[in-house]
Amino acid sequence: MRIPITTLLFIALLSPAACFAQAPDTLLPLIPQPVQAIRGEGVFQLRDYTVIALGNGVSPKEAEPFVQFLEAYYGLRLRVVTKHSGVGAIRLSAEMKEDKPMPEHAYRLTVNKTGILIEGKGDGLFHGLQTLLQLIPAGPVNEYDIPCVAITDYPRFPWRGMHLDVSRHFFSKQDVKRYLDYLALYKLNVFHWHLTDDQGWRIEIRSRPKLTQIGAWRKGTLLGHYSEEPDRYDSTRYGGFYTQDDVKEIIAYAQQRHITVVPEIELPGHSLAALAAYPELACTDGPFETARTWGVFDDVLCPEEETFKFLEDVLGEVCALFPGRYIHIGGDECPKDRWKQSAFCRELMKRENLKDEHELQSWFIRRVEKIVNAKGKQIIGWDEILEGGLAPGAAVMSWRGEEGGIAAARQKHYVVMSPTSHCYFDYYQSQAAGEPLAIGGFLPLEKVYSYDPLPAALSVDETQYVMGAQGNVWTEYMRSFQQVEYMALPRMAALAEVVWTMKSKKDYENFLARLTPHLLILDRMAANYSKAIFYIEPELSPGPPGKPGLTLNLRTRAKVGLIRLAVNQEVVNNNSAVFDKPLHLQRSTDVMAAVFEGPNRRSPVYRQSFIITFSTGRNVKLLTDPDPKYSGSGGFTLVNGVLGRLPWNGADWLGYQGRNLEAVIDLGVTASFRRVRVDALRDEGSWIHFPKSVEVLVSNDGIQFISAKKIEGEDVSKSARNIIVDVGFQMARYVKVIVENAGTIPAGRPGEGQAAWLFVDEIMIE
Ligand code: TNX
Repeated sequence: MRIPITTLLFIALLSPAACFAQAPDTLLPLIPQPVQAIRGEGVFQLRDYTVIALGNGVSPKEAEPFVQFLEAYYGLRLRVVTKHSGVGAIRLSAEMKEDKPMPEHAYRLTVNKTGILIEGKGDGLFHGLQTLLQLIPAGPVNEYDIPCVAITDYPRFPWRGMHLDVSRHFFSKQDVKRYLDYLALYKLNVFHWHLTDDQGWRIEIRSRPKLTQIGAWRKGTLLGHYSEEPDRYDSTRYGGFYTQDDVKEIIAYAQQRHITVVPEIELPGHSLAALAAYPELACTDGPFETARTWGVFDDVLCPEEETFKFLEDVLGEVCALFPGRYIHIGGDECPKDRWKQSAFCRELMKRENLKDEHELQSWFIRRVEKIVNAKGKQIIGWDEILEGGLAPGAAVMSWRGEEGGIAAARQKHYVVMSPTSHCYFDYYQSQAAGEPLAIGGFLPLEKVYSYDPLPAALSVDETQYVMGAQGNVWTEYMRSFQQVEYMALPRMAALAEVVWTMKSKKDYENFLARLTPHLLILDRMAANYSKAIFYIEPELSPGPPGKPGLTLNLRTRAKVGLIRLAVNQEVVNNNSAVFDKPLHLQRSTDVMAAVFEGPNRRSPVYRQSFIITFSTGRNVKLLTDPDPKYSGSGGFTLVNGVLGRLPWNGADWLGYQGRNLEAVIDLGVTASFRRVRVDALRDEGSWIHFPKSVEVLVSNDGIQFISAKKIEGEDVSKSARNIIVDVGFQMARYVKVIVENAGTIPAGRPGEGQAAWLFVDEIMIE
């Protein structure tokens, strides 16, 4: 056989060992971090005339997403050709020259001054192209020069998932494709499409047309947060659904990006939208309405034959549409009240020898599993499907922690890890003021990054059942796709490294260093990602020992640019002083700060007024402990010079349910003062009531206290927030403050009969 001389030349040029020296791979802005990347010298000049040369058996469809991406975001139009020497081209080869056997899904990317070669089978080639894409300079450049590099790479886990809830809010076909673009960028390969829930049925089922005629629509939507009282709704009819043609189009789009779409049809709970369309599937008469608010609803599917006929029809169409192995059948949060009340269910349980409603749920899921298996598919469900016994072939998605996943793996069932603690991208990612409303919780980027899908509790043998992990995007509080982007990005990038990168190669600081240049790609895509890592985070502590006041340190998580500072000024800009050491605040001060990279501001402006009084930064002993949920930074919260922000969250306030706040402040020296101000919160919708009384006591030894003043009734309730206690002229070192809880919530108020909350954020002695 004769090998053309150009091919030989090409192989020689691209042989990594020959011309690549070891250099730190940290310089490459790649996410997820590959298994091995060796930097070479020089660059390959990617230009308009560069072609993509397809090797034997490589379909032109393989290159299409890459070509489209470069055209849309880089203005480069590359041609795809089949016959080419390879020199000056990006060559795709389905054969991998293997010096040693490569793991499944591996690819090799070699960038040389004279050409680029990507070798891989199946999704390997595609992932190689994604890596190449991330090597293209994304900043404002005139020429796209790609660093010479030799990369060998393969994934750690086979299930690298992202979920999207399109029921609570509906997102267009274009939005879903966008979402898939992000998955592709991060080499994520499972799209878990949450298509049905109480608030809307979103997939056309031809044999059951009312599901979308009725179930895809609701009369209005909750405004504000679920916990607010009273509930408020808008009255806009809301909804939408995907036709089966839309679904096929999305599956094809995903397939081209080597992403498997796993549809979720929720049952037996979270199915009000289905009941609104077919009320005969419930245990009671109805009528039912597609939900306008969030949470868990008592009306669920009834385990009667009609329901299984319905599921046979629905799952039949779903299994025919989706080519993947798994169908997600929900199974979470199914209240058992209706089943308990139903004579039919009691009868059924007796007949089937089921001891309780959990076993009935398990029986339900087993029947569904048979339906799905008969169509050649497997079921996966939320970890509640373990209750009452796991269906024989079911895979489990562990969300209420890792316990469900651990238990399932021990029973030799496949598992996907998605615990709320690390994988719920509907939680807040920053504690800064002004974050858009979210469901609650706190899941910063660093915590997502720290996740390891293999729990230490599993033996090596058991870990083979863990297929990987997944990030979940529940959309109760995401009304627009921009908000989905905001919540999902860049946490999706951190997740990519959790599921793709070898554990030994994970390093958060290194990830952050790569993330900053990488974000330029998201900028090109005009993605509305969260900039929380650039935010300024204040760190407050008492002033230097023996000195009054506070120490203020400022930091950002991403190490780019300089923090600039303006003290008691109107603006902060790129001429403001550079923050280089912590500030000592001895009198009331307004601070503004922001991160600047050259002339460009990279963070929102941080703005805070500090109120410095005799008590600020002083030692506080709490004689009563606040509720652990609202314990701020302990006693220091009361003297940190910062008034609690509204809407309130746990960070700035001390919260006590049904109990008083009692604290002793040590002023350090005997001081003279005339008044004590206590800042408290009134938010009766959240059961937070103003105190009944405030008493100030003084002492010089910290043991014997005498009362200086107590105010109550009208003297307290007249204040909006600041309760002022005029104590006359006092000389003392120790000040005890007793803030009395309002007690039981009176009739006619939200939470009547319950113990009221007391929220206090600051005690100021002047
Ligand atoms: C729990 S996670 C749910 C969802 C909610 C989510 C909000 C799961 C299986 N069920 O219905 O949207 O919490 O975080």
